[in-house]
Formats: sequence, C-alpha cells, structure tokens
Amino acid sequence: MHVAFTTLTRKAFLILASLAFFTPYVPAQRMMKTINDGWDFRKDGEAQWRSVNLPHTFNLDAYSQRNYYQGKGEYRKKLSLAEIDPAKRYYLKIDAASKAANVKVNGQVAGNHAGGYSAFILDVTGLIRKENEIEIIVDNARRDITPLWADFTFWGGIYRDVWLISTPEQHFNMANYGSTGVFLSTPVANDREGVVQIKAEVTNDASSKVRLKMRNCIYDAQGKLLQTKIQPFSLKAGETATVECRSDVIANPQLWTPEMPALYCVTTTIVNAKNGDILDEVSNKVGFRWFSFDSGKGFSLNGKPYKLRGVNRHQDQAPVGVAIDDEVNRRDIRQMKEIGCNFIRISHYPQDDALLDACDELGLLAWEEIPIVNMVPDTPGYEDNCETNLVEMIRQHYNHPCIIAWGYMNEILLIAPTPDKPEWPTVRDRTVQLAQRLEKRLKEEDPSRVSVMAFHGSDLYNTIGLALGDVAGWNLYQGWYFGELPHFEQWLEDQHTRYPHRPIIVSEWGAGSDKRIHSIKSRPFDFSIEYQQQYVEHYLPYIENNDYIAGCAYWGYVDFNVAARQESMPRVNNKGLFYNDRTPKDVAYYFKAMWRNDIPVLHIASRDWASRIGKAEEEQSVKIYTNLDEVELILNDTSCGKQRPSNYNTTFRVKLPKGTSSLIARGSKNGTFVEDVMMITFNLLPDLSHGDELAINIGSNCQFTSNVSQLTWLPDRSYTVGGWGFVNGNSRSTTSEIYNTIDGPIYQTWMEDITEYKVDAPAGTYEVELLMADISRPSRQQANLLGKGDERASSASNRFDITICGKVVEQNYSPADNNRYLNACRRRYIVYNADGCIDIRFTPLQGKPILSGLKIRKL
Ligand code: GCB
Ligand code: CA
Repeated sequence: MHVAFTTLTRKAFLILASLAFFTPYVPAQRMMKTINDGWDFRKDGEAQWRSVNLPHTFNLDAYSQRNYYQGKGEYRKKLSLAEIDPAKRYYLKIDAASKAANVKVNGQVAGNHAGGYSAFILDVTGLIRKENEIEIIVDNARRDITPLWADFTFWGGIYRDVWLISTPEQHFNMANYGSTGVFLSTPVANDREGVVQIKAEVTNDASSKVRLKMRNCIYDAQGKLLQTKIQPFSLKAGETATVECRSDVIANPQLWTPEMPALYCVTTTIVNAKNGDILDEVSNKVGFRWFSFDSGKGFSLNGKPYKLRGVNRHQDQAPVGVAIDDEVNRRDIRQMKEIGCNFIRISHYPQDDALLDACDELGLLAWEEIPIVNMVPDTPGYEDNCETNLVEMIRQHYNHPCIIAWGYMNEILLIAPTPDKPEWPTVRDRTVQLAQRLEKRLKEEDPSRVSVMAFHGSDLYNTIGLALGDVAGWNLYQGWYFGELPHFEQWLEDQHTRYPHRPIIVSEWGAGSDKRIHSIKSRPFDFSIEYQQQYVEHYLPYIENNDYIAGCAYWGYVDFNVAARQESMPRVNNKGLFYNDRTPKDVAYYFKAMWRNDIPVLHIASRDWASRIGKAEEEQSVKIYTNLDEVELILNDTSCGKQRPSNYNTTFRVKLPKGTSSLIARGSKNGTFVEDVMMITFNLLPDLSHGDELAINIGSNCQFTSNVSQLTWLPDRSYTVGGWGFVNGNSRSTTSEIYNTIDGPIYQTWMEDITEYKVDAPAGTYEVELLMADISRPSRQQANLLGKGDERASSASNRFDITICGKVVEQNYSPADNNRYLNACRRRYIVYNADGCIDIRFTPLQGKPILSGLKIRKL
C-alpha cells in the first residue's frame, strides 16, 4: 500500500512538473462546476422563501399523504462571478427538473424544458453578468409531459445537479439534447480487433472562420496511451459541424464484461490549428463488447450465452426522496453487484449520470427507458415531448458501454379502456402509432442497441401490434396480483410457443413483504416475509434454467415510495429485495446464493423474523440461503445436524429454548470455511393465567408484530375447548389504508358475519380490547392492483350489539359512525369472567358484525 502510494505521488509530481515547465500556456478551456448551494425556494402561492440546497424535491409530503403537491415550485439563486470573459461562452446545465422548467437569468428568459428525467443545457452567454439572479420555475403537474399515471411518485423539484459551464468560443456542440456533442461507438468489437468511432460536433461561436484540429487520444484500460489521431478542419463563423474519426485497429482488445469491465478511454480535444492552444476537451469511456438476443438461446455477451440477472431500480431513498447524491447512485450499483446482478433495468425513466458511470465502471448491463406508463393520453404536445425525451435519453447516455437496450413504454395498456368500450379503437390506434413513431426514431438514433417494451399479463400486446420492438419484456405477477405461481411459467411457455421467433425477458416480477408480518401458512397478498420467499424461490429457478428466457429484472431492488399506494405499508411499494434504507431483506441472500457462485454464500434467513412465539418444545423453522453443498446449524453450542440444500436453501426444524439463543450456520466451499451467526429470541405463547397479554390478529393467517410496542398479534384460528378462536364468521381482507393507526395490517384482516368469539381463561376480571375498522367503503386503489383489491362492497355501515361475558358493552354500535370508514377503532372493556370463558357475542342490526383484532389481559 505504502509503496503504491509513493509511486503515485511521484508520478503526479512529474506530471505537474512537466505541465509547469514544458506545456505552452493553456488558455481558455472548459470550466464546469456545480452551483447547487445557496438557493431559495417557495411553492406557488407561498409568500415566504426558504433556503435550500440542490438536489432538492418539494415533495417530501409524498411520505405522508396520497395527494402530494403537484404544481409549481420557484427556485432562485444569486450567483457572483469574479469576471465575465467576453471570449467565453456560458451555459447552465440542469441534470433534472421535474417535470418541466422555465429558466430566467437576470430577469430574461434563458429557456424552457419539458421532461423530468433528462438533462438540458441552456446557453446563457448573452444574459450572464458578474452579479446574477437565476430563477427556475419547476412544474410537476404538466399533463403534456409523461408520466401521467404510474406506480411511483412524480417528485417535483430540481433533484439533480445544476452546473455552470464555460467554454471558449470553439467548443463541442452544447445544443444537442443535453448531450456532450461527442458520440462514441465501436463499429468493430471482437476478441481480435476493436475500433472506436468518434463523432464530434464542434461549434464555432466566433465571428470569423477558424482553423482547428481535433485530437483523439485513445488509452487502454490500464491508462496507457495507444493512439493519437489528429485531424485538421475549419469552421465558418457560427457553424456547427460534425468531425468524425476512426481509430486504428486495436489488436486483441480487452473486452468489457460485468465481471471484467475493462474501460478504454478516449480524450477528444479541439485545438487551435494556428497556435496549438487547447480549446475544448471531453473524455469518454469505451467498452469493447457485443451482444445479441435470441428467441431460443436467450442473451449472449461477447459470443457466449449469458443470463441477464438483474433488478429494477427506482431512485428514491427516505428521507430525501429523489434528491439523492451521486454517492447514493454508486452505492446502489455496488450493492447490486454484491448480490450477483449483472444487469439493471433503469426503471421507469432515465437516471443520474453517476448511476450509468457506475454501471460502466463496476460492470452492470443496462436497459434504460423513458416513462411512458399505463396509458397514452390525448393531451396535445404529449407525443412530441415523449419523442424529445427519448432522443435526450439516447444522446445523453449513448456512450455508455453498459447500455444494451432502450425502452419507451411500460404496461401501456394497463388502464386503457378494454376492447369492449367505445373509446378503445381511438386509444389503441393512438398507442400503436406512438409506439411505431418511437420505435422508428429509436432505431434512427441508435441501431446498435435493441428496443424493448414491457408488457403486463395481457395478450392484447400481441394482437394489436405492440410487440414491435426487438425484445418483449413481460412484467409477470402470477401468484401475486392474480393466479397461482405455476401460471408464471405457463404464461411464458405459451408466449414462446406462439411467438417462437421473439426474444423474451422477464422485465418485472415481485411480491410484497412487510417485516412485521409472518406466517407459517403464507398466502399471496398477505405481505408476509415468508410468502415473498416462497414466490422468489418459485420464479427464479425457472428463469435461470430456461435458455429461451434472456434473463430478468426483479421488481424491485428496494422498497420505494408511491404516494397513492396503500396495502400494508401505505405509500410504500414493498416488493424490494432491500428495504428502502438499503438494508437487505433475507430474501436478497437467496439471489446472492443463486447468483454469486464465485464466493461462498451462507445466510441464516431469519433476520427478518428474529423473535418467535410458540409452545414449549414446538419446532421452529430456520431457513438458510446458501450455495454450499452442505450446511450445519448450531443452536447454543449444540449441533442440529447437517443438511444438503436444494434450490439454494434448506430449512432446519429446531426447538428453541425460551429466551435468546445463538444460531450459527457453518460449512465450506472449495476449502473456504464460512459461518453466519445470529441471535434469535423465543417466547412462549401468552398464558392469561400468568398475566400475559393475549393479542390476536383476527381474520388473518399471519402474526403481526407492532414495530412500536413490539407486541405480537397471533394468527387467528377456530375455537377449540381450552383454547381460543372464532366460533363462526368469514375471514376478509383489504388493501385499503386504515387511518389513525400505525398498526394498519391488524385492521386490514378481519372476520365478518361473526356472532361469537371465545377465549377460555380462568375466572377473574379482565381487560378486553376489540379492534375494528369498517371497510365497507374502500378507497380507490392503484391501477397496479390489477383487480386485486377489496373483497367486499356493501354500501351501508355495519351495526351491531356486543356482549362480553353476558354483559352488553355496546348497543347499536358502528365503527363507521361519524363517517369514520376505514378508521381504526380500538375499545377496551373491563369485564368479569365468572365461568372460565370470555365469550364475545355480536348481534347484527345492519350489515355484518366485524372484528379485526382482540387483546385480553387479566387484571
Ligand atoms: C408493474 C409496474 C411497476 C409497479 C409494479 C407493481 O407492473 O410496471 O411500475 O410498481 O408493477 O409493484 O405493481
Ligand atoms: Ca386482523
């Protein structure tokens, strides 16, 4: 380490010394700096400004309310410059302002932009002075800019960097869709030869003709200079021209792969031909790689079959929303690599340059797309804006070797009228026409990448002509939103049989999970950690083992904010492999075990369920995710034996002693010994005669542990003598948000038509607490629930009498009184149990009696 450091310092010194003594005076060159600090902000209509730094979003309200602010936000900043050089050009580059921006400099319009996910550059040369005021009005409510409906929050704000750039009068084109104006490709890339093609657009903003040279220096992956190409050219006053350069053949190039992301580098310099002054310069990374999608063999990289193993990624992280720093982007890519991803679907919109740079450097193949989601509206201007956003994405990210696919539509028929509706033909034609227009433009812009679209589980994409891209992406949720797990492979096999020439990728698949919810009898949509595990353990082997599937992108990398989503964690789509704070769920290790065969992976998959409840001597399941051949589990120094995993997991049945125990899993792979350790706590089922609190999650197969009180509400069951349970009733569930509680899932499952619930317990005085919420007016759900919503729709509120231990405690009671539908009601009663049974009875008066939770404590 020390030696390396010294060498580096010496080298740096030599370079500095040579610059100081031997290079001629370097005049005006490009200067680029962020101007993120010192902004003021206010929402439309607010009088008060407050100080903010960029990146910034004005939608932190999306964390707490469905109807987050959609409208205008004003930003302003004073910018002082030491001097204005009349021989320079000045630009503002705004990396993202959602969804639209109007920019003024010193009171004069500098320009506008439509699109919340791509960068734009404005020439402010004529407007800028030493003392400036910059004003940017951002608007996230525009209906002519995509997206309009989608399962994510349309965060408003200037949520990426803002740059001030100055260049000499001769510079790379700054007016090309936010790009650098320098485009690199590799027309020859194979293991024997590599050729780089450079297309640079150069502008002369001077008032006279100039003679220039373009110099391209090509460095190999180790930083060694391989070639220098110099080309003279000249530009008339005001002219922008494209200068092309093709490298000599690079023999035996190091190929770029996710495993070995060898990056060559091209530095493109504009030099004044007369005096040799350097005018403008940009550097780009290049990777030599080639790929193909095949309908039978799947994806290949550099001529070899290569399964795409990936995740979808939204950019938000609490508490900053989408106003994330570059480090967040890089950390995410590192974490994806850590679990063995070689692929990312950058969903559903272009993301930060830092993310794409990290994909190039750390090695992830990427699909990037523009956010045309759920339905194409008929707003004037919408289609033009979509096309502009597509071109911006392609030109801004064209040089990244990580990119293999461009996408432009996601589940575009999801909320479109069904074919039986009179509006259907219009919507269908509008959608197909836009797809055709974008497909054509995409191919004109970049024939070297494939085009792709993500479909939802509907055959209409096939029948109306939307399967027009190179690759079909299927977003499949069988066994989650609808159907059963095996319907997943049935769907794919059916598609493959009917469209044998079409390459397929599973662009989304996922199931939600909530750390508070656990079940040994997990079911779709119960949001248990265990069902998510079951779901991924079914899907992933199929994707891995079937060559015709190019690969997949799990939905999603992390739990992310959707202001309008409800479910067990309102405003969170909780299908992530990682929590929103980027800590892993246990299920992330299943992927890691499957995908990382270069290292031993061994993980006790109980971190998300580290506190258990059961009968003494009752066996508990402890699941291990691993890629070892054999694993031993040790409980408090005693071996529970060895097991051989299949499908990268094995489950031990162990008897946990009361209290906290240690679990150690151990084994070895290729001579490397590995172990994983965790602490697990076991408590006995509550015993009312010992003063314990008995809490029951009525109507549910799951236990629920409050993350505030840590109290566990046990799964419900039917009554047996000496125990407790429902005597009758039907279990129901909802995905609607329950208000005025932090323990929503208790209320989201309930028994209805219940007339009796019994708990056998020693005689005495008890505190009995009933939890209820009237769901008979469920709230409107996200389109993505695809019909999976509330199971009931009675219109009148439920009214009933309640009797406990023979005493009437409520008469003509309705949890929805005062229009409190969907509100948590929690009532405690002090009752005397004289006969060894706490008997709770309901007498229906209107609608159906309901009960969501029950808690009993002996006084
Ligand atoms: C989808 C959408 C995605 C949603 C996801 C879900 O199909 O493309 O935006 O978030 O499903 O979780 O429902
Ligand atoms: Ca319940």
